[in-house]
Amino acid sequence: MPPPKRKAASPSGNMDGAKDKQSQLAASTVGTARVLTTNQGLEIPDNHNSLKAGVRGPTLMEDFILREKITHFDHERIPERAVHARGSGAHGYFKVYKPMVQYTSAAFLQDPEIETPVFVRFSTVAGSKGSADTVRDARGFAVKFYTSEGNYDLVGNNMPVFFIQDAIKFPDLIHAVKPEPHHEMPQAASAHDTFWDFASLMPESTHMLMWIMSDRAVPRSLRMMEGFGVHAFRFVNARGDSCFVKFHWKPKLGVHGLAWDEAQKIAGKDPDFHRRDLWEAIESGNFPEWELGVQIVDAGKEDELGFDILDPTKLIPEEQVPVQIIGKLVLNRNPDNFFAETEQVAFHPGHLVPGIDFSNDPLLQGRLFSYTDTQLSRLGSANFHEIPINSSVCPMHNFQRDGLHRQTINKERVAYEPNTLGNGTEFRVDGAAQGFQSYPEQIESPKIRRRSPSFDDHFSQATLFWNSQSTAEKDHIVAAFRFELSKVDVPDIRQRMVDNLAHVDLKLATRVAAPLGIKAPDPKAAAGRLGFRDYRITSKVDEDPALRMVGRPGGSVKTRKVAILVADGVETTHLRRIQQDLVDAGALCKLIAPHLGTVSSASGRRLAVDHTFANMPSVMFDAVLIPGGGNSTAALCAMGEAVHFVLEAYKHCKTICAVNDGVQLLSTLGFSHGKNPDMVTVPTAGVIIADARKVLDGHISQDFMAAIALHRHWERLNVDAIPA
Ligand code: HDE
Repeated sequence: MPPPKRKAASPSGNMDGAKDKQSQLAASTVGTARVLTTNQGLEIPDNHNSLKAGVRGPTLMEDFILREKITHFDHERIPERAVHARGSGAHGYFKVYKPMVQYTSAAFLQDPEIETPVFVRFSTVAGSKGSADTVRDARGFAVKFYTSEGNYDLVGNNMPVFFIQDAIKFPDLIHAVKPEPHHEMPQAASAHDTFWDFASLMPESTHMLMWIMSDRAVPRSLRMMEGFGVHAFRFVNARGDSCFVKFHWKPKLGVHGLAWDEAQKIAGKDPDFHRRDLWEAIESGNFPEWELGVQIVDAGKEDELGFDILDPTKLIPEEQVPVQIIGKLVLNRNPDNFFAETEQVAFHPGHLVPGIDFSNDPLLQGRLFSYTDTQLSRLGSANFHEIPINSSVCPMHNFQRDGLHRQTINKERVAYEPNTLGNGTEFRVDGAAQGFQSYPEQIESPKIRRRSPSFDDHFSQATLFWNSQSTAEKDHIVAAFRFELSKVDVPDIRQRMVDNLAHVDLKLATRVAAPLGIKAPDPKAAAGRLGFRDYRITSKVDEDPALRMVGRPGGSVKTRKVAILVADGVETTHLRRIQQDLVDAGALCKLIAPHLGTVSSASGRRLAVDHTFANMPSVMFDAVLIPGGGNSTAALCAMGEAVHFVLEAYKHCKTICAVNDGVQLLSTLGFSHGKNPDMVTVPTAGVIIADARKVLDGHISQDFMAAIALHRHWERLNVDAIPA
């Protein structure tokens, strides 16, 4: 049968004018013609065989169909981002809660009825595009708002401070953390000599190092991270009044991290862990949400903070300036095509709208050059704004023309301004009050290549961060420093780093140094490199609960993953009740068994298995349920993978609930129990031995869910002794 006749599409020209973002983004691939053609539209007769001289003969040079296909393939890759190469994106919307007219004229921050479309890209910093998601690193949190006044990009991280104070040190920082140049190792890891050599010589990085060594650097999920604009920006209102603003994103699900051992194992078991988690949450309708918060500092009041608001190694403690919640971000649609959207999206802190402006933070100022420049080599042309994911939804018009890969067909005769020939009008920017107005900050200073002395304090906020952590979080920070520095071959670097830490807290430094084969830290050793001033401001707050992750639990089991361990003979009465309660509360339950297919319950029912112990390890779950059933428990106890599953979940401080004789699987942890499971007392935090009578009245489900909502039971004892 002849193929259906194809309809000719008319080339679309002018990109000027308002466009429907959604249809524009979708337009590229949707069509009815399924006949394969060349890029010129020629129908391809055979997509399996190249043109040859005889069926066994050599391939002919004239096979333009083969050459076009291979040529395109050869050029499929574009340079990955120099930093933040590994990322995952999603579409959604932002809605402000109340008009922010008092502070800013930005249109998208005025009307609670308006949903502004957004595209968000989360990323790691150091690794390449194919690196694992769960490595220890800062996470990028870049949001593009497609506003009625142009695109606004809030290009932030999941930590509120940065390693360096001046953009001129960025290439050094990144060269130090990237794989070492002689052998290109290690991938996506800061645990190597060059990073710690640099970091130990740059005491200004100490505060950020505390964050990087904390569990913030190994998030449980991209949906459970805070986001921060980092720098101070300016809000400017319609009267031209300005104040400083710091941006925060607060996740609705709370802020949670992985155990370090867990993070490393996931990197091997599922390198796409975060990407998959985000994708699946959106596909299943569990749309991730954050609230936008702002810390406002009135103009002229910044000197009262006690540190320099322009210094990006400092945060404003929430105890000092509370965060006002002003709107919400919802991610509700996965990209249609990773390359077209997530890879080609081009963020830039200089994509601003009226009402928002920069501060003079010297790190931010340097970024304003870098982002467009990097798109030129990454996306290959100054026309990257025409790529659908990057184009604005509001009308755009100017006289920029031509260049590589230009899409727009400009029809006017004039490409200059002023003119009288273009549409018979003279184009000009109208009046002083319209368009983007830079805040007219008074500046009268000599040109100078120097750091402000007000940036000289490198330790007080590192100490504030340390003081603000819970005991478990402190333990994790110590363990992380030990791990990283133990991977450093040169002892002098290890020594210099712990000497620096002694300026933060001597106890911290002493604990870190203990297993590193070096001298005790010397608090009198000069910090960092020669000439570095060590000056301490007096912090206005000694401790800020907002800096603790455990202080932001989220309070729900929504989208938490619970593994239910089963084998033939499993007792289903209690299992069904708990499972139903979990599902009703939004948790995701999966049955793990020795084999795929079904297992038969004690009463002869068939239960569909989701995963095997071999293909879905405990690190992929937040909690474990071990139902009762003599045969099931006996089978699991005799199976190394099942025993390991429970040991590992215990070691990673996850909630475990055992019903009836399911408790026998816990004996592998060394808990003793009598013949009657009712006699077992709860041995440690987050382990629930279910009294069968309480299952059916819902008490166990409540206890189990309350424990899961706490995320991990970091205070659990003896986890280091568990051999998993
Ligand atoms: Fe970036 N950064 N950065 N950065 N950054 C890039 O731009 C740069 C900094 C951040 O998902 C690059 O398009 C310099 C701080 C995110 O596409 C590049 C300096 C913060 C992303 C670049 C900084 C960020 C980037 C590489 C010091 C948190 C990923 C690819 C002056 C506030 C955006 C690209 C995405 C990406 C330069 C420091 C956040 C090379 C020079 C501080 C989230 O232009």
